[in-house]
Amino acid sequence: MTRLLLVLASGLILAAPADVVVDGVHDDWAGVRPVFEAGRSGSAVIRQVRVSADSANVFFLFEFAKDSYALPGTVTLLADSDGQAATGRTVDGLAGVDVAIDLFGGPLAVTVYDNEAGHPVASGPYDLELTKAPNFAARDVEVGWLRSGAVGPRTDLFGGRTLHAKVVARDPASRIVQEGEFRAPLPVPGPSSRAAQPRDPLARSASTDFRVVQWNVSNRFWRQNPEPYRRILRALQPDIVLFDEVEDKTDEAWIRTFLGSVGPPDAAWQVTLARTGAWERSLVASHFPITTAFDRVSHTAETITRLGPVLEPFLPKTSPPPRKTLEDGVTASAAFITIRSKTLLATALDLACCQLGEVREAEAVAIGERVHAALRSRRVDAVITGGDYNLLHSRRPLDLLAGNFDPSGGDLAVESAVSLNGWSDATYTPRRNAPFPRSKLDYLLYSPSRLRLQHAFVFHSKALSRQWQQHHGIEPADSDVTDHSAIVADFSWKE
Ligand SMILES: [Ca+2]
Ligand SMILES: [Ca+2]
Repeated sequence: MTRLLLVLASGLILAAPADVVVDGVHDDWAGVRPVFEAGRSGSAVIRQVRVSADSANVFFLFEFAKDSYALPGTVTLLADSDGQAATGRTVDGLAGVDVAIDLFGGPLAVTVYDNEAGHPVASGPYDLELTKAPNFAARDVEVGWLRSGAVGPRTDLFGGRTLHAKVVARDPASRIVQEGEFRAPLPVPGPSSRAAQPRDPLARSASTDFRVVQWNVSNRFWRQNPEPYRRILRALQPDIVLFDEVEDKTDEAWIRTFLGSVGPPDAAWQVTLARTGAWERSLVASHFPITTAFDRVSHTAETITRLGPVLEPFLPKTSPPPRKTLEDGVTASAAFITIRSKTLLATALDLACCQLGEVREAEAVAIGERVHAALRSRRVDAVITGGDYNLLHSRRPLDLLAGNFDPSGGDLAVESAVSLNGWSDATYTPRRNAPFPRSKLDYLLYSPSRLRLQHAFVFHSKALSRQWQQHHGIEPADSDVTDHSAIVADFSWKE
């Protein structure tokens, strides 16, 4: 009997899936069987759904027949999230639905059914910390959210031990074209087992040659309210910063003084600030010796003529005409930085947002040409390229800036930064009631032939334990100054 129990117990341990990280990489789902499967039938929108959960979060892996931006309509998850048919209300034939989440094919929306009357309460993905990866078009998409999310009167969402749910795919006329009902057991709810931080999570790796912080500083907020930024950067102690969305009114002398106040003591920071890119500039700065590689990136006349009509429908009435916006150029700048007698080419950028996929691609091409020219102009040992790539629909802008940029002739690699709370790679946190998921919009590319990525993480003050917040002099809400979290990466040279 004892032996049988042992065998069963070890079988359970072997079958237990690894902690899921919402990062667009799926090896963490090995051993997790689908709760819903449609096979390969031609009409299926959703091929498979897998569910996993830990004490603090619930995770889904959706496998679609086409990519997530090419769905015929919408995909909604209806959930009896507390496992009680008596709470919530009946929606699309499922009893006890407490929450409906419009996940794909339209604006992200969360509707919670009031416990007493079954009245819907609209919410946003913010309240659940709803996180998606990848955010660009893909057939397999990971989604996760908190089990302790409080929305309206409901504080018990996903706090039960059973999830009874239904995925519903609709066509553009809102007719149901596919639905699948399933139950999944959930572990005992509670604080995240991954939140423990026995050692300083901000400490740099022992063999680090330089630490890079890439950060979208959210335009005028840096200049108007510099203290939270200062506290964060003093804690992170970067050697190189790649900032984007620096408001064009931000004075370069002010930037140097600000960075000098961050440290190291007596270090003189030098800055390469973009001269192009309308009011959102990017900058490269370091306390190591730097020289400017380029601070202007322009579109060709042909691109301006071609993209003017593409841009026009998306510009607010108060904006300058599209031609002027395109003539303002691309927000990117780059510098050669000397570290231990080796030369690093560091580029900071910010690509066009939202539906402007064609503009993003044109910007990536224009920046790539400048990086190639800089690589031809002198000997460079390694390249890093970081910023807000704003990838939606297509990851092509990222591929355009990774392909063939390693001085050895290969592609740049993407850093593997995950949040300090360990459950996603998101760098963007939507403002309350913005209809977007938390997701990864920021990337740091690097030369894998010459650089070893020792350690990387996404920094948000709320994911740092109170003990380490106090140790580093960080206030819990400091990261709320911008809706982007910083990527922190420790590199060493490969000799
Ligand atoms: Ca994953
Ligand atoms: Ca219920």
